[in-house]
Amino acid sequence: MHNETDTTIHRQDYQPYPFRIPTVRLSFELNADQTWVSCTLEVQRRVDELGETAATADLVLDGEELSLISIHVNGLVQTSKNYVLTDRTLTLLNLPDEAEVTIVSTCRPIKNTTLSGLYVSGESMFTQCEAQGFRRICWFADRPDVMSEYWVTLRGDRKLYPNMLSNGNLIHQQDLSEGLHESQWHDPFAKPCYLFALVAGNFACREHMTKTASGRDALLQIYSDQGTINQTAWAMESLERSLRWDEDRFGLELDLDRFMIVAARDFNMGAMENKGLNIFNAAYVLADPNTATDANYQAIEAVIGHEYFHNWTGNRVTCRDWFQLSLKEGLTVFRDQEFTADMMAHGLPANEAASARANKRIDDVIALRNAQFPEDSGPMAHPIRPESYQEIGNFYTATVYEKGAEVIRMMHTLLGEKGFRAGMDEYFRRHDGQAVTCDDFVSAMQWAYERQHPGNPEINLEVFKRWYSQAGTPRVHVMMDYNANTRQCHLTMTQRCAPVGVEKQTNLQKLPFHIPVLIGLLDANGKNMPLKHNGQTVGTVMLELLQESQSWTFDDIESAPTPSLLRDFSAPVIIEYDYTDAQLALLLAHDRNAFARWEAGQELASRQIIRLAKAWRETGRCSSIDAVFIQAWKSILQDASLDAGYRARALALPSDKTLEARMSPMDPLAIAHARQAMRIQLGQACAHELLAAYKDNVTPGAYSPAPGPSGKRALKNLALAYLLAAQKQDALLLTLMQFNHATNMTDRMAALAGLAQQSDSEDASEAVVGFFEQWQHEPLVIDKWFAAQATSVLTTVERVRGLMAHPAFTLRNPNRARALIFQFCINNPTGFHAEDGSGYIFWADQVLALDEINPEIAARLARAMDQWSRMIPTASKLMQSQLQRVASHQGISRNTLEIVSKALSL
Ligand code: B3K
Ligand code: ZN
Repeated sequence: MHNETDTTIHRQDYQPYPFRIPTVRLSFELNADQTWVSCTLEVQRRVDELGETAATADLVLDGEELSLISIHVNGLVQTSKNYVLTDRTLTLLNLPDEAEVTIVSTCRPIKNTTLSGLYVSGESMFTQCEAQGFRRICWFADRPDVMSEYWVTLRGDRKLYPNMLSNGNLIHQQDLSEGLHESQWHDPFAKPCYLFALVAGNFACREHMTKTASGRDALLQIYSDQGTINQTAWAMESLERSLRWDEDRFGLELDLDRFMIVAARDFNMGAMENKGLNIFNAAYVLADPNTATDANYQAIEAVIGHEYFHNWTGNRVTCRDWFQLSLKEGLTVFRDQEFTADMMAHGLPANEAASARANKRIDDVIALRNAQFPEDSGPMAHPIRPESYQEIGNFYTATVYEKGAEVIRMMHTLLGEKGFRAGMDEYFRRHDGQAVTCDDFVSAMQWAYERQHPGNPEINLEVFKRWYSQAGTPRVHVMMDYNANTRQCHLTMTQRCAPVGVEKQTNLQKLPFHIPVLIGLLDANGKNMPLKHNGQTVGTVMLELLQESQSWTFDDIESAPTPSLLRDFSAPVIIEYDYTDAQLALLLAHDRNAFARWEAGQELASRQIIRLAKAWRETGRCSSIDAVFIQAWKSILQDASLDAGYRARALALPSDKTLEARMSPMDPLAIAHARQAMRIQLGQACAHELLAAYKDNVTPGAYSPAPGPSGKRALKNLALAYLLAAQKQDALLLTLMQFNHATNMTDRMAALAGLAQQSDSEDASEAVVGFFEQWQHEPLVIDKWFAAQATSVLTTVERVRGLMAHPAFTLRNPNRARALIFQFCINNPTGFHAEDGSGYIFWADQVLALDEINPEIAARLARAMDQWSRMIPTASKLMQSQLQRVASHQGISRNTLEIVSKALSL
């Protein structure tokens, strides 16, 4: 047992809930000021496998910010001697083994600025219950292993709330007196309360009838603000594609007659997979060519897919406790990544399909390295299944989601598509309708793995499971020897992973990981060499590193090879191999694995930028980049055999975050200056070719968000950004022309981002002002307008404070706060890391202001300081003092306190 005053919750302390609650009847009198909730629970004391009833006599329910009206047990009113009420729990004393408990309470939606529980957005009401919002609606056993069948009655004003929705099927609706009406919903599937949802408002609704694979009819509906129905076509198409994909790839069908999505303007994250009633941030629903970019279209399809896929991975099979979050999130991210990859490759011939899939892989790896790798080496480092937390809201992390998906992907790599699918089928066969653990998932996969290798007990996932219990990014050091006499190539891999985060305090003895490493060998001309492995000759082999160090020998290798390592990014690790620049250039020019080819280019570019950054710090000026690098870069730009989307990715510079991680200490200002110098020098050296790429990749005609045209726009706009940085080829004029004549938001935004960086062009400033005037009635476009300015190199804290005073700015809307404040603190290194420390003071001011309104959002912003202790000393001291200021603030939320105190305890 752990210290009583410590608010930390430990995975090892899990106990089953002593009661079952098979049915829940909820009745709401909806009112923004005060909503009445009557909740009737059928409660049964749990009987364990041995037939023993749970010893605890009392029923402990969670509740926050509620007012109690009455309690009845089996029809009898309860008085204060029958229960104990605290500000976080309600305990009913001496309950019989079976009871019907009715609790009536009220909550205050209009006062709820946390956007967790029942809250008001615009004129409408929404709920958000994951992870612990249901307890802000009524007293309940708010934990995912208590699963119930829900019957819900909603009563509200007919005019204000013509649409009153909840999970499952609409069973009845009728008008009542005094301008009220009611609707009744029934969800036939038992679910934990975090999947409960209700929505009340006046919406436009797009409908579509579909047929599931087995021929059942289902009604798909998308609800959004009146006047936005033209912006929901893409979301509906995406939903239909999601249904078909889950049927085709996993044999999983929609299990309801009705599936609804509702768009909310105020929402803490992307979306929520409530059973049959997904609630979405409007940013992941609404799109038309004039207001949404290619990236928006792709994100909408991915998030719609993600939430839809949760219907099986998350809802039908859910988590036993919140430590198992990656059970549903890692798996569902893996599924949405595969969905997007399949959509991108759809209809293409094999080689183009492989390149399209590589584009998606590159995007996912960039996201992983920008967010998860830093997390895994910082104060919040945790395994994908954390051992402890103070506030679960802080653990919806890149580690649980993105690294969680990588862990699932490695199982997919080890088992292959067929074996993985057999494991998934077995998982559903065993656990449909249950709340389970990550171990349960791995054990279903293990079953499939063993079946593939009958009689070989050494093939198992026992070592693999360490990915669930150990944090940190392993480093894999590779050494290669070639012997021309024996024509043998000898490869040794050694892994290490130092303790990180809380591991440092627990003396955890870390053990080797099971790491699948896909490799190939290239000859001096860049040709992929045939490799003999396990009796087969192949182009790529999977080496499985399970021990600290292992060696492999390849025979009949004709000449000294260049290794192509970690193809397709087959594991979330850092590879260390001492490549020469010439070897990297060879890989960049020839590697047939599109991911590894991109990787070689990024490595070459990183070396240049780091060198420039060091020069900038020492001399105040960036040095010149190598001619050999410029040549390699230019060849990719001009290689028409590569699709435009791939070229755009290969020519983009490595991100600030990945470059900072390679420096000790980190120097964000130097990196930012070096990246800008790279852009200028490449723009100057390749001006002619960039202009040609710009012209070759215009996309006339009707807008389509498909990978082909969006890849072209990406390459064209990348070329424009380089030209603008270098001030070549009348780039400013070209940008203004593009801004004024754009027929889609992708091109318009690319131009706006460039114009927002111009310090002495009146035309540019007028364009920025004009953009606001033109789009002020489209909140999602205005978010983009704030973000473009927040990330401009010209933007200082003073300018951001100025933008905060703009009438269109509000801290209460998370999208707006993210567009301006998060973008500045996370994606504007020159502004945020200004040497006077003004960025850090601004950060603390905003964390404290947000903490009063919405602790979950404040705690997210608090993470912007995660890397403080690794920064150059001048920055790190200033950051530390602002962290201390936040940590010692009176009344700070548990959410934010956990983040800043972990940061400071390093
Ligand atoms: N499951 C939700 C996340 C809920 C976050 C609560 N703080 C969205 C998703 O992952 O699909
Ligand atoms: Zn999810």
